[in-house]
Amino acid sequence: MTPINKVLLSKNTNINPIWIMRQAGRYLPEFREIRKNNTNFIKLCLNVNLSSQISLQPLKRFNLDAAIIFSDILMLPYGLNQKVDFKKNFGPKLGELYLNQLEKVNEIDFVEKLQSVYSIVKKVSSNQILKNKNTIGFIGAPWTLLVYMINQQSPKQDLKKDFFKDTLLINKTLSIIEKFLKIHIKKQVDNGASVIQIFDSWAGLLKEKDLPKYIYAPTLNLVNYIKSLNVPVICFPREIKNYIEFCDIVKPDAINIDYNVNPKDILKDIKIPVQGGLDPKILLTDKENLKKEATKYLDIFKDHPYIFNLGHGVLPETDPEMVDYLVQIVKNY
Ligand code: 1CP
Repeated sequence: MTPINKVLLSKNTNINPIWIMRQAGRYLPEFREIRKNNTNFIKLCLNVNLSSQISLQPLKRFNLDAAIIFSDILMLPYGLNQKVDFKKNFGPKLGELYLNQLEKVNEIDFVEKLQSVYSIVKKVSSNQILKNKNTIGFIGAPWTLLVYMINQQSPKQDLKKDFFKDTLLINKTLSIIEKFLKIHIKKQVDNGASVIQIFDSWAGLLKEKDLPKYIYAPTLNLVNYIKSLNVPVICFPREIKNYIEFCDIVKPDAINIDYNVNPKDILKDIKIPVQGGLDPKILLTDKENLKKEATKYLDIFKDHPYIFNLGHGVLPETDPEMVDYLVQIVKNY
């Protein structure tokens, strides 16, 4: 069994496997080298050779326990024929969402449009370097995808004032997202993804009263679907108001925590395996501080099934040597 499966399935507390969110990305010079000549991000995500290579780059450098597929949560709206662009120094910019066009998308066209993603999963997961390691497939949670599809850009500043106004559009879009996420998950699993992570990056935008409709119900539906495929699922409802209630209702195989929650409270109230937590900004400080902060998480979760990771993605300005040092700290703990 892989170290990550030992934690997720056997609830082993003697090992701390590690992988890092955004481990394949801009902090690596070898990624920037490829990105420099491939300015269209979607095209890069559909380039089987390059995206497989990028997915494996961090494993060539560091003793990590998993590869995550180099792709993006916004490949889903792309597959649904919504225009998706990534603009330099701005982030994602999506085209207008037309319900009548969304309702016309069928499974065959969707899978054909994203076929390269599934070929990448296959190519990555069959690489020798992943022997006894996991290949992590992923999706954006329905709520987070709804946010991008309706807001048409990052909600970092704000959600559109009338975001919730068109309830018909919201409800129909949510159900279409759920339907195609299942297809997207199944294709990743069929091609070798051995864990699925659900990123709900904007869970923190919702008030508690809105969590059942936008987060609990659709995420539970997907978690149960992933479990039916016999693959473990990790949820990351970033900055959600209530991690404990989320776990009680959605029951994923593990919960990834963000860096604003107190890990001691999580340990006290959450029984399922935990992943992550360390503030990515700690990697921008010095080795001594990194050791102190990483050890804090390892100490707190020493008798709890725990996969080491960060509380959000690794920052582009991170020195790869600090990542290497972090992996060593965790492996030598
Ligand atoms: O070179 C570049 O500028 C591209 C930056 C980049 C990268 C490396 C984007 C644009 N996406 C990715 C890859 C990516 N995205 C991966 C695979 C690589 C890995 O993890 O190693 C994954 C899992 C994602 C997931 C993703 N994309 C999330 C969820 C996690 C999170 O960060 O909260 C989200 C919200 C996105 C949308 C997105 N894609 C890219 C950016 C800059 C963003 C965020 C925009 C925003 O702030 O709203």
